[in-house]
Amino acid sequence: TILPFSEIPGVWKNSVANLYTFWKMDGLRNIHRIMVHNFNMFGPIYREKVGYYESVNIIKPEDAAILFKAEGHYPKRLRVEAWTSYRDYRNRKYGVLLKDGEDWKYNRIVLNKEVISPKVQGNFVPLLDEVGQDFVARVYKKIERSGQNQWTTDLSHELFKYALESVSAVLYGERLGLLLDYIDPDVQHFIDCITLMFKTTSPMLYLPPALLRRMGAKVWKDHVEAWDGIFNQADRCIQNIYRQLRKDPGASGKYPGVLASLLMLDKLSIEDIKASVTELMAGGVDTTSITLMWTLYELARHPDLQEELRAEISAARFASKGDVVQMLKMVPLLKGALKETLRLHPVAVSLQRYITEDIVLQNYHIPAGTLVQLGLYAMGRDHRVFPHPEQYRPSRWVRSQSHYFRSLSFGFGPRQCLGRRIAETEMQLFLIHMLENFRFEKQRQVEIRSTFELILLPEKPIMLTIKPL
Ligand code: HEM
Ligand code: 2DC
Repeated sequence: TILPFSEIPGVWKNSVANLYTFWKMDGLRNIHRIMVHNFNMFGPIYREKVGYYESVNIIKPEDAAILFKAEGHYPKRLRVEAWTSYRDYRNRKYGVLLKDGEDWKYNRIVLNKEVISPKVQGNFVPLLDEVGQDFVARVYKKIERSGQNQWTTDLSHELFKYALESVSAVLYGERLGLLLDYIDPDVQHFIDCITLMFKTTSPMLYLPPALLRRMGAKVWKDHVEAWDGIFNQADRCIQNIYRQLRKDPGASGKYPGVLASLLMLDKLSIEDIKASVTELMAGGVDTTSITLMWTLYELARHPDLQEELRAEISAARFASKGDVVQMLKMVPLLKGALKETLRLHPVAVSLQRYITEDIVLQNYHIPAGTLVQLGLYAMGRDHRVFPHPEQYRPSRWVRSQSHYFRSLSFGFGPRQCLGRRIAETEMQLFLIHMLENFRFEKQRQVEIRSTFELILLPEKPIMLTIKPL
């Protein structure tokens, strides 16, 4: 017999008390660990109510499969009120990130063709490959300047610039030149605004932004300032391309970038294009740079793996005879390394959907309309899902075990990450160029944990030593 919804174990009966314990445990920065704790306490399904939102949490791949089968035609995830409130406040349109229903679907289908279809990858590769090469040149310069034939550093700031340069190259079809010695203060401001935007979002997951706004709370003001900075910079980039395009449309015959392609296609309004391109630009910085940072950290802890990857890369380089698109099809272990990084250090702590039909999870009845969350961080570290989860082992993605609903770092289905293809290509090319040129080492054997600032990030700076091969 199937048990009723009301019998699901969990901490949902007293939401005020929950919010209190949550603050006391510094829950805001520890959401991922609290979820692990809850699964240990209640088992593979629990109900939760913190502040104003309520959800059912699951951890098993089998349950993820049931969840995503019930996501409907217009999959809807948890609405981040802080983001929608800002748009409403400033009268700016929602892009694909925040839209729902028919409007989302239409925009998403048009965007898919220009951003995520396999056909466009060929356009992105030459641009991203060049950014990767420039990054290597920059590291050599830094090594030379150090006078020690090595460079010990927290690479995160360089990685932010690498990520922004990469995503901008694809969106605008031209290089911004962020990897030069001179850094434009506007660009640095944009990068800082994205970090601040994420950081100020997390408290507003639990306290409604409308209330904070009326109270004149600092976190709301900072949040508005951060988005203003993001939109201003993106507007400048977009205006620039728009003007160029009007002056001479269809120039040169080379790939014009995502934005120009969308403008010429003429299927979305300019306002819709602006909204989604801004989201792509803002979504394209911290996500990939932090994932690369974690990957270098794991590689520094596993020198043998660096050697294995170099061997795979050099064989692929040789066999593909200079065709980089082809080469990217010959590096399964490298792709496994990125999956492995995201298993242990996911960007998103959970995936969520409002289910559109009644389902049964762990023998409990879940009514349509319920918000169901898959604990991505918790699943990645569960020994029943991944044997020896504490070990960084890219080969687990190449052979052995089942991958059934286990590789979900970019989400799933039609609502999955729109930037996925850009992110994957950009990260693969980065690692290829870096591994072909350098060795990575780290100081002491310190374990670095994640902290939650809407996305998960390293709790403290990661110091690496980079040496030429
Ligand atoms: C959505 C992860 C990089 C833009 C998402 C979602 C996840 C995710 C989990 C939610 C998917 C779902 O609900 O099923 C990641 C990871 C990244 C990454 C792990 C890199 C390591 C990027 C980049 C961009 C981007 C580089 C932009 C170029 C977006 C957008 C959405 C999204 C626009 C919303 C799509 C929609 O609602 O239709 N991402 N992301 N992401 N991501 Fe990413
Ligand atoms: C955060 O409880 C924790 O890709 C919440 O590039 C539930 C939640 C909802 C939406 C998730 C968010 C979490 C983490 C960050 C994500 C976001 C959807 C998209 C966003 C996963 C899990 C991200 C980082 C986008 C950001 C785009 C940018 C313009 C803001």
